[in-house]
Amino acid sequence: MSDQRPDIDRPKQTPPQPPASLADSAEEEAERYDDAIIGRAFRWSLAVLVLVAVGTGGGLYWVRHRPVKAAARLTTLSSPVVPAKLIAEIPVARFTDVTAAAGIAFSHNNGAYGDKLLPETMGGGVAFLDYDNDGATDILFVNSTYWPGHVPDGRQPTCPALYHNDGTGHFTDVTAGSGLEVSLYGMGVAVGDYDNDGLVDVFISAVHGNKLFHNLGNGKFADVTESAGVGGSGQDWSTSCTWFDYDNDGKLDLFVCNYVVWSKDIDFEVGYKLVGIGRAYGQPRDFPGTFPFLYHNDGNGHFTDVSKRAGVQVQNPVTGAPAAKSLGVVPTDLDNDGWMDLVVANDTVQNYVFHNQRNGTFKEIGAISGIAFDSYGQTRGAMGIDAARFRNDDSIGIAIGNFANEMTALYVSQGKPLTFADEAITEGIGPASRLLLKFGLFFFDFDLDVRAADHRLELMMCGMRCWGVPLPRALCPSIEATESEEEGRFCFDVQIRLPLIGRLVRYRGWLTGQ
Ligand SMILES: [Ca+2]
Ligand SMILES: [Ca+2]
Ligand SMILES: [Ca+2]
Ligand SMILES: [Ca+2]
Repeated sequence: MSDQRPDIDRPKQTPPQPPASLADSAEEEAERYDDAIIGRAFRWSLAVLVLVAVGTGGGLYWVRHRPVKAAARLTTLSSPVVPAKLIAEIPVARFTDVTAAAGIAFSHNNGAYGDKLLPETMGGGVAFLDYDNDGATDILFVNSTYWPGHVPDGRQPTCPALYHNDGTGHFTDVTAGSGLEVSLYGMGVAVGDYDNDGLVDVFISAVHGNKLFHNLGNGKFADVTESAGVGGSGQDWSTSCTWFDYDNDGKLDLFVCNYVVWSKDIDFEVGYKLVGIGRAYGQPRDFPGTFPFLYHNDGNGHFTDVSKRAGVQVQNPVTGAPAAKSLGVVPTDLDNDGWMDLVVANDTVQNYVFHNQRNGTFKEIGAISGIAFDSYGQTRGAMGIDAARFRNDDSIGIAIGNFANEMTALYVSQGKPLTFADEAITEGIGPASRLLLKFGLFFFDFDLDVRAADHRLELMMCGMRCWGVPLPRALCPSIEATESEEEGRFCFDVQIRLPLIGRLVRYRGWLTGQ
């Protein structure tokens, strides 16, 4: 039970004391122990001090070098300003109508008597030629005539008119006795010296019978159609035509466009009518297509019809029927190989490009060359046509006048040979020409800046505002001259604006033999 007494009653136990020598070494041990603790504490304090110093220094550095927030910028808003457009300076070149003062009194007769026959909507061409080699350019007007059985009382069938230029710009009608006073329903004309005798000869295309007139000199022409063999079948409706030497034998050959298969009976079978108006001029889609003619000049006054073997008769791929409905042709060397090619404008049918194969034949490459259709792959009502290197470089432009609501086409050669793209919009003539109904057109240098460094060609279009619906004459601006700007674009100009309806227009410079 003594074990359970409280400790207070027990005597204090004193721990056993070590001997003196042992006590000294323990004291030294304790001192060393204390030194270690103090050293460790000192090192820790030093480390903490260093960390504090580093942290403080870094903080101060950051405070001093922290990125300065950019001051908010205030922008004053203003209305957008339309940039000033560079406007090309169009040279002033005024034209004056001198027809009457020059002594020209020609008036075209389409023979219309009320039956609205389709050929009455066309004709006729005109040619500038120096038939008597006096150095002054003369003029030949193609005429149509009255329809059989519909010659008004007191009138005579009409014929072409030849005007002689006296060298001062005054003309005299010299048709009588010239041999050209032949009545025909004329359409187009091509002049060229086919027999190389130095006298320019005349081919006239017509409805139901073409004519070739050989220039005899002394102002006389002989109708050599029969012996030359270029009259056609007598049932053709021939339109645009051109002399060109496709086989490079030095003798001019002849290409003749045909439009549609037409007769008065066919026209009445088609029976085109407009609501509220009655019988009206029909549409080319309603008439069968045709083949053009290519005549090879044999060199003895005779020509051979080589249309079939030369490859210019394009058939409808489905029906095999003749496909062409041609109104315009232009000979030009598209690939610059020294052999003349042909581009043919077709009305409501794809345009043709006849590429000269240098062996007497042509290959039709309209579609793959990019000229056959518009940019949507559709055909247009193509009529007038011309070709020119209008940019004064190697690129060639093919301009084609199209129907109303169809832009004038300007097919321009691209980097790849025989490849063209319609650049009418970027050249500035597309939208501006869309509403007009375009017929003839040509490139020409209307301000004669050919003498300047920048030889520029302009494009003239001839046409009318609408089709089949008469307009007040004053509202019928029909001729538009366009001028190419410095950089090659065209812009519309109204230097020539007459209230008339033009159908054909063509200009040629000093091309030898053509
Ligand atoms: Ca002359
Ligand atoms: Ca001749
Ligand atoms: Ca030839
Ligand atoms: Ca060629």
